Amino acid sequence: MSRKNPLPKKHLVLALGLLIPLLVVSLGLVSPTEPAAGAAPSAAAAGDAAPPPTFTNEFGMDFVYIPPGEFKMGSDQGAPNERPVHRVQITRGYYLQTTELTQRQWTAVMGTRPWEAVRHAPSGPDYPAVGVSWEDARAFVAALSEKSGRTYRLPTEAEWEYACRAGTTTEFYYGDERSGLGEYGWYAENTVKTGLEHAQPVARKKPNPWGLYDMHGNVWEWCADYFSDEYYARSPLTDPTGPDSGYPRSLRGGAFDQPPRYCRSAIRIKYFADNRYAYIGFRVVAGTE
Ligand SMILES: [Ca+2]
Repeated sequence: MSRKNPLPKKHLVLALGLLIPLLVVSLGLVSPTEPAAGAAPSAAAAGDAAPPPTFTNEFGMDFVYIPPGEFKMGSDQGAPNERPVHRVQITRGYYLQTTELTQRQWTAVMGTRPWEAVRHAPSGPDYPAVGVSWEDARAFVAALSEKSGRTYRLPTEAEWEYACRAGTTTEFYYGDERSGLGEYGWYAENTVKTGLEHAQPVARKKPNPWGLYDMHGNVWEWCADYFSDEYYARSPLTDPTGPDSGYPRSLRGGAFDQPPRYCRSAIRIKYFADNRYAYIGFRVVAGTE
């Protein structure tokens, strides 16, 4: 094709047709649609094969899709085991339950009421399922997987913190100020110091930017990982799953009887896998299959 050939008229019309909308956009007459900072994850941006943004399973458990991404894990403001702050890549999307697992949901799957054996535990369908050990939580996700035909599991620490932060880098997902915590979570100031001596029903406070409730406070949440104080110094960059061995397991998010410092996004503590307490529960991950 010769460069000297004039552009055929119909091509010129087509070219102008494409050019004019581009000029309109570049002049600011029309703004391309952009997601707001901290907006809920959208499956639409990931293409036609993207999983749906939310689903509810047959036991009434609500899940939100957490897209792959990268974040800074840990904090310089907390305990030594939260350091060093390090970049982590989550390469596979997953669904995370939007609330702590409730007592109604536990009983629907397991047919038991383990919280009745634990001192100071609340009892009611919308309270978190407490009095469950890490081993109990593992038994729950195994039973749920078998009954539903879908794979359920506990989140890794990295998956839990990535979802809690929801794109934020502050100490809490709403900011750094401890005084704001009462809007987002149940902690010592609005429970034990006001006479409420146990965990509260789930999802009564504001969710984080990705639609997750009670990631700060109410009950500590079991994660899948073994725990190591030194793990962050040698954690893999991609999809870390914790140390290869150990006895204590990881808990995240703080609880109703804790001060704000122990409800931060980066807080992590260890308990033995057979411990059962009124301030420990969990939430569930579902795969994207
Ligand atoms: Ca919690």
